[in-house]
Amino acid sequence: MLATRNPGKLREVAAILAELALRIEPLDASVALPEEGDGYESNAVAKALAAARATGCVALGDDSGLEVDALGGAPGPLSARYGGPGLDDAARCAALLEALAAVPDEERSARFVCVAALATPQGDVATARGVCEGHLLRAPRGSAGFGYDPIFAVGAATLAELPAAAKDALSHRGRAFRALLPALRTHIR
Ligand code: ITT
Repeated sequence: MLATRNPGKLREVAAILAELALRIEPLDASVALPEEGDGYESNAVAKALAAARATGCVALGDDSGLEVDALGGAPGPLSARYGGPGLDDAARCAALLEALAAVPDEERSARFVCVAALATPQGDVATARGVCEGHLLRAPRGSAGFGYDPIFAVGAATLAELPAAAKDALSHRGRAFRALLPALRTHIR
């Protein structure tokens, strides 16, 4: 069970955890996820706990965001809402590029951060964090992935130009969920 409404995350987490004999299912739309605050860890735990308590199953949560050095680390945990309500991924990327228009290439460093959380219906929790360092381009490139992937480059390629498995190998989400594997294994019979 993955407590997310984001299909891109669901696809990635299912692939990252493919070595486990598990089926990662999306959370039923009728189960409310908590309002998000400004901490990755508390947000991820709150999502996983809400799903675990609602379903009676071990559940996973993901809270993630993009930290832009030229913006003092913003938007961070507020990344899903950057630019205002009602924007799609492309419009959010465009809003961020516009905010960074005057920032020179050598000051466009950024990182994706992900905290992966596991929760049981009894309230036990475990978390793991993953980080992916990169820089922001001036225009989107590539069509894979989701969110800010087309404007975030690691080396020469944006995450949206990489095959899914290559993104998972170096991404914040890949690192966080692989670090969570030992805790997850203790719940698999
Ligand atoms: P859930 O809370 O339902 O899981 P969400 O999309 O609202 O979905 P977050 O609050 O964790 O999730 O927001 C993270 C945002 O950061 C996400 O919407 C993207 O805009 C961005 N983001 C996170 N991981 C990303 C990735 O791998 N590639 C591109 N953008 C990413």
